[in-house]
Amino acid sequence: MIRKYTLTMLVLTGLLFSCGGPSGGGTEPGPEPYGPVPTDGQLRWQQMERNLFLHFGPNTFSGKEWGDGKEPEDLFAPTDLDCRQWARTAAAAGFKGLILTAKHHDGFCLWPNPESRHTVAQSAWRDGQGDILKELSDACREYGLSFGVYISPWDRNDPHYGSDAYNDVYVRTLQSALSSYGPVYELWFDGANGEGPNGKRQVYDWPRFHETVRALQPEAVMFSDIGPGCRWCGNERGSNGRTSWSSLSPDGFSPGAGAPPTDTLQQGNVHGTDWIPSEVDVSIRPGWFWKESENDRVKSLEELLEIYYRSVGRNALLLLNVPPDTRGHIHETDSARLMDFSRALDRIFEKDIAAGASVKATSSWKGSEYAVENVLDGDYDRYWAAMEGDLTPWVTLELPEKRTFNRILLQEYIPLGQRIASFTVDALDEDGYWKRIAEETTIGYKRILCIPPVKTQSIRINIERAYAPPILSRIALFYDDVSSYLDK
Ligand code: FUL
Repeated sequence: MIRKYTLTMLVLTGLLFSCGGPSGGGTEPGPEPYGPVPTDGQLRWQQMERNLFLHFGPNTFSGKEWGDGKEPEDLFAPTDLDCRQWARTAAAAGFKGLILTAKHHDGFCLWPNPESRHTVAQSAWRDGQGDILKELSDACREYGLSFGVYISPWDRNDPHYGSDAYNDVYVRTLQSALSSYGPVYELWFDGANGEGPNGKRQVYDWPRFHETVRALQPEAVMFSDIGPGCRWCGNERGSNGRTSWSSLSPDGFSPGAGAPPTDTLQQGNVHGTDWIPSEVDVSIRPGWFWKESENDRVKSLEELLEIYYRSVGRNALLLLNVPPDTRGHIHETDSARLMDFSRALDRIFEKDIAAGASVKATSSWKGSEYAVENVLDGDYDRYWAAMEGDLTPWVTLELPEKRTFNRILLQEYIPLGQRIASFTVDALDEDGYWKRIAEETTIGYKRILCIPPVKTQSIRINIERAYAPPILSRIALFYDDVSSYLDK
């Protein structure tokens, strides 16, 4: 629907607009949180935006994706392991954290786990003295990165797998990995669950696993299909739902085969009981592990940018897998691509086209600290809130002159919950008509709309449906001249 307004009407309507209301001097009650909200750890996690995943282990040397657990320990033989190179590359390319497959389904542990006879300690590599969790956690500290671990519950090597005794082994394995290497920001629980030597599938003791992690690493965000810290986005193609609620109702579901349908993982649950935001895990190569034959199949810059828009730009965290090679290096093709990706993001998002705009809202929460000008200051902790009871406000931006943009970035202030269910964007055209340029659903922590270029001086964001007065931390406009991706 196209709404028609003349410029004069716009000016008159502007007189009714609030610019933040009278100063409340901080004495007025602020907006109450709505629905589930993130913990401090989940908020910090979300603000990391993009992290690297490192699949490394015996499969790196066998060329398999899933080892069967019978691989000799000596198969694992990196010729020049350099965890500092992984961390240096990640930091230089703007990633904030790293997650290593400390144990994949083959059961081989990249640290000397006393619970297992299938680890680096049993290999000839560095005379059995190597410890990759130690080296990587040290390198992360050196480069200011957060450190995370993937510890596969499915274990194709452990003889206890398929019986209750395995749950004890797995708990002690978690204790070993989580107590010696400093803070762990994320623990990745893979949902894969095969049969043990007795032909039985393991019945995992999830409550106990979670308790173990909470006791040792209270800040760690736990990933699985259904959280409890963050959820799988439902595919490995690098794409979150265009609608994405960070809330989910996990009751009655379990990780793996008992997970909710893919649509639910993609979109979350609109009135979900728990804050379990989406994480998009995807590999820069066709496989999760490095293979010589895939050196020329590293995703292009265009593909990586599309993944960025479909993950970070759709209220999810991006976990991009960049698997080290048999030397123990991130391959030069992959690291060069990561740098291209990072430079492209810097270029696209360095200049906010909305800078210098005057901004007005149809209503604001009482108190100057909720003024609509806050959406332009780039400070996530300062936000605009609509007036109490107002679920359908709109915000207009008047740019200093006509400007061209093709990306619109919006952020809700999630410590007060995710509130907006649908919104539209209009731009004033040459003839003074508001022309609809976007019609979308959720926003969440970050939503980036990818639209064809628009040249205008006036933009209007209409909140069409919200469950509590909308709260926006940021509105920004950008021009992407690197990728041609459009929302679809
Ligand atoms: C899957 C695993 O089976 C793959 O090997 C890989 O680790 C991926 C991230 O998760 O469930």
